[in-house]
Amino acid sequence: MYHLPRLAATALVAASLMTVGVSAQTVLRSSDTHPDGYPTVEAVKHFGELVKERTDGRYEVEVFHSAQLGQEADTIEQTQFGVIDLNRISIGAFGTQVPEATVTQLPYIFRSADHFHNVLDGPIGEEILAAFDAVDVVALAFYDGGARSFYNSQKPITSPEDMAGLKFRVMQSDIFVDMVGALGANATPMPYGEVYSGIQTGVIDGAENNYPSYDTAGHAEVAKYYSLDEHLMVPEVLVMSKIVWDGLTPEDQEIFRQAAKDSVAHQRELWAAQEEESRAAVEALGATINEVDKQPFIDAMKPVYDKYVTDPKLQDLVARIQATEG
Ligand code: GTR
Repeated sequence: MYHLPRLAATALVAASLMTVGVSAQTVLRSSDTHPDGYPTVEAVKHFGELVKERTDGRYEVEVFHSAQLGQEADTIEQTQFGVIDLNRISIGAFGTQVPEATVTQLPYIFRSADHFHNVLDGPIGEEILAAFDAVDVVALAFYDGGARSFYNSQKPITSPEDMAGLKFRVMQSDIFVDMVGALGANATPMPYGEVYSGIQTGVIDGAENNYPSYDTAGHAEVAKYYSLDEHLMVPEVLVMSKIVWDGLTPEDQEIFRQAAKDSVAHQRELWAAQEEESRAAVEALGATINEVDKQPFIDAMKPVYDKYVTDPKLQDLVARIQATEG
């Protein structure tokens, strides 16, 4: 399947418009699975405003929220083909396509929000962003996605033993299937948009996510037990189609990159507020939140590390992440 790079076509139109003195304007489409107002959606809007301002209106970004352009895995493909220009996506949705990024999907690789920020804001973060070039997207910046915990419709989880026999939806990445298996439960990979009905109809008992997703996707209505094991902190990432990126001048590429970096602080502020707001909202809805002794969960993850961290380069990356402060 081949798609004419949209920018190339737009550039032709732009060139002809300029001869008659009308300024060129390209509207780039950006995908997000979350609803309008969600911190990632608002951050990409902010990024778009910065781009518009810094290119004197030559480029604009329109955010298609609420999975209007499709479920994450499909939108990744479309971004790789240049059909979708930009995508705000969870690294988890890339599965194991990008080995350096897969490391961020390891359970308990990040110890805290500070550790997560220290790793991603420094040279390791740059190395992970650069690794996406191999899959035809240009990764511009990481956003916060908080800590993910298990929730289900049956009972509170306080230890891995409580998970036996339960079926949890995971993002479509093998590493998450093995993570749930290592805890003695069953994993069902499925798109985010199918989780609510999956729980409601009993196809799955639960899923795992952060408070804002648990809240805004309505999962708290159908799975009342949220157990704070905080097994994952998966970065959100803003990527651009490489086809579209290659159609930008080096100056404009720099503007896009900088605007993405400059939108991070705004996203983090919105994220922190949303986490609080969502926790209060799910409690008001009747969700039961329980603390968990994390150590048995951490201990159970050894086979997952043994399976996925075999390459010496990845072992080194994991060691450097673990050695980072925070
Ligand atoms: C959310 C993330 C989404 C999506 C979702 C999922 O936390 O922001 O991009 O990946 O999780 O579980 O599919």
